Amino acid sequence: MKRLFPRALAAVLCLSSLPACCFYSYAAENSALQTAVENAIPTFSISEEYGPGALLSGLGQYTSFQWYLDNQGTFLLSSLKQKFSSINYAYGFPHNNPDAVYLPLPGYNTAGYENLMAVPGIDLNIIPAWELYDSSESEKREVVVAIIDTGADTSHPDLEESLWTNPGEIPGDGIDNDGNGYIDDIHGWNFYMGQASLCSGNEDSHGTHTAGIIAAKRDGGGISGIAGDTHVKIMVLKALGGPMGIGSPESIIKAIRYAEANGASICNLSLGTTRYYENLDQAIRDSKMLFVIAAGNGDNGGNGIDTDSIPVYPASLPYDNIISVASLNYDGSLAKSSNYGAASVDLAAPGSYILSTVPGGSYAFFSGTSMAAPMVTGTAALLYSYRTDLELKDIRQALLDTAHPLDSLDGKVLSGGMVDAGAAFGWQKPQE
Ligand SMILES: [Ca+2]
Ligand SMILES: [Ca+2]
Ligand SMILES: [Ca+2]
Repeated sequence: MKRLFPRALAAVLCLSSLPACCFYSYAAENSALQTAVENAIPTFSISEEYGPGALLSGLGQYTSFQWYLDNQGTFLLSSLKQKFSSINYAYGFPHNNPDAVYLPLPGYNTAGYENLMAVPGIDLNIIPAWELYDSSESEKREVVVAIIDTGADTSHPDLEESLWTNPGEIPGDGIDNDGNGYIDDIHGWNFYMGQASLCSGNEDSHGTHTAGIIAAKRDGGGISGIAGDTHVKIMVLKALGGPMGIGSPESIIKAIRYAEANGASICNLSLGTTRYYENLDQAIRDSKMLFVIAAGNGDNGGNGIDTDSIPVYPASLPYDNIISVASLNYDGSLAKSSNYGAASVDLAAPGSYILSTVPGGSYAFFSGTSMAAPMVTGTAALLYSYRTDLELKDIRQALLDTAHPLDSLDGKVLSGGMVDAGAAFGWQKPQE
């Protein structure tokens, strides 16, 4: 279904009080806070009720804090906050460089959400999908997911087995063995710095976090990524960096072309800008990949905006190879800072207080549409791996058709619902 909305871009931008160009996500700059999370988690047991959580077991030591996997509705964030000093992790960045592309705005303004009651069933409904996936003896499709973001910690124990590996490249020999123009590109490429090394430390927290949501190893320690590490692999493409998370559209475009040329089929973009770039538009329009894109985190005041009126890019581009994603709280309400749009945003996914990987083998809670988008990316990748009868355009249709309707999303997103992995696994392609 084609999304139609006005594209009077110049006029819209003139009316907008938003900065002309900043990409949106939830960066984590403060290593002290990461350490706080790392130290805090092991101090209490799964049987105690803290925070929005999940009643999962045997999937990783921190899985009980991944409410988005299996929300049992018995937790209050205020309890969690007492235990996790890092819960106020997110904060705002200034953004005043009109020619730069920024990370998504960090998650300021969480006040007012701390006493939300978690509501059962406000989650990905991933358990039935995992049961089908794990019990199926039919052959799975190998799926490569490109994550264009900051870098990611490729040595994180929860990620290192989930990485795409370039089969034609020998790492560390200083030679472009496969002749693709990139020397020693073994798990992706750093377009921000023009080098093979994919992690520069804490500035790559954001990309490490999105990577974990999609593909952290689904057994053993740590958290459980949605798609796990068996048949879905992540390609790390660093296009944003520095303390402010700035990157150029040209880097993103190069990363898109690299991803497609090297076998990626799904691309996560937890970034955005209010400025329109024709070359980025064209790169996405011409791509055969499915792009899952964060809808953006509102204005400077932390209030979500209607992107039907004030588009953000690339989430608001009107193409059928895009799924744009809004962010939900664990009670099913639309996050206050989440952008929305009945035509320009496709569906919603959990995005508040999301526990995932950060550099240094650690874990942290982040919030925002940057976390919601990889929920959909991970689900799309798992579904595409499982349903070898479907094409990428079917994957998009399946996710939209089977979205779990929520009153809070009525008129806010095209599908009127949140992603439902279990339902998507049972989607039947309409007879043509
Ligand atoms: Ca190469
Ligand atoms: Ca090499
Ligand atoms: Ca794990």
